[in-house]
Amino acid sequence: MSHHRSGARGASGWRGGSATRFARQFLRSAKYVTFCLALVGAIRPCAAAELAVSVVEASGRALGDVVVTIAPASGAAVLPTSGPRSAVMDQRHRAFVPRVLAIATGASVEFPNNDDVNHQVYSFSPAKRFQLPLYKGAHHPPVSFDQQGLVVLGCNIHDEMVGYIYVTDAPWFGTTGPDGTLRITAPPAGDYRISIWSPLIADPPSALTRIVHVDAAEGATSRVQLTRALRARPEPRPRRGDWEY
Ligand SMILES: [Cu+2]
Repeated sequence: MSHHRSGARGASGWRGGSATRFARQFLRSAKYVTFCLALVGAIRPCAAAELAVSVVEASGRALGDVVVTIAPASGAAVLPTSGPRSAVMDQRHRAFVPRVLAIATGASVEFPNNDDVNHQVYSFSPAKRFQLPLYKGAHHPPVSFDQQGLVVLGCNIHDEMVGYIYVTDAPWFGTTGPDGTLRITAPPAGDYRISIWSPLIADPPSALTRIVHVDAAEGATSRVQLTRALRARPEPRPRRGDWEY
């Protein structure tokens, strides 16, 4: 389709010269064809079906930064989607940004410190134990996460800093935006188990899973409304007591 557009543009420049009546007509019809092709492109249902998962608090307010994982309900193995193999966990205003990061198992994460103060990032979580000695800027190479599980991040200087890296084998995953919704291109038609997690959610894990049928044409939507108030402070906390000096 793009060559039609460029063809019309080229003819347009040529019209300024000794354009014949035939050429003008040709030009008009070329523009018309281009317009129709554009119109057809806009209308054609080329957009793939969508899977949208929304999370709302007990109060009805949308909840962002919630990890959503999606896998076949049958438990059948699916090759991981070609999601990003690298991600960034920034540090700004003495906080991890984003607060919650979901990555595929095997992905690596950069930890740039964009504050004026030094941070010493660490995790004692079984899924990944590491520490980045006191630094500012992009001082350390990316850290790879090769094991599924929750990695709780802390800073050895600033106790109030806590962040989470959710490492998952799920073929589809993401985090909800400020509108409380994750939207992805729908997986192939079938039944899927959708699970959510957030350090602020107090509802029991059994209440945080849904089985959803994805339709090839319609996709699917799922809405999870929490029943308990959010935690006042995120859990679990970094295990600073495990530091060995
Ligand atoms: Cu710090």
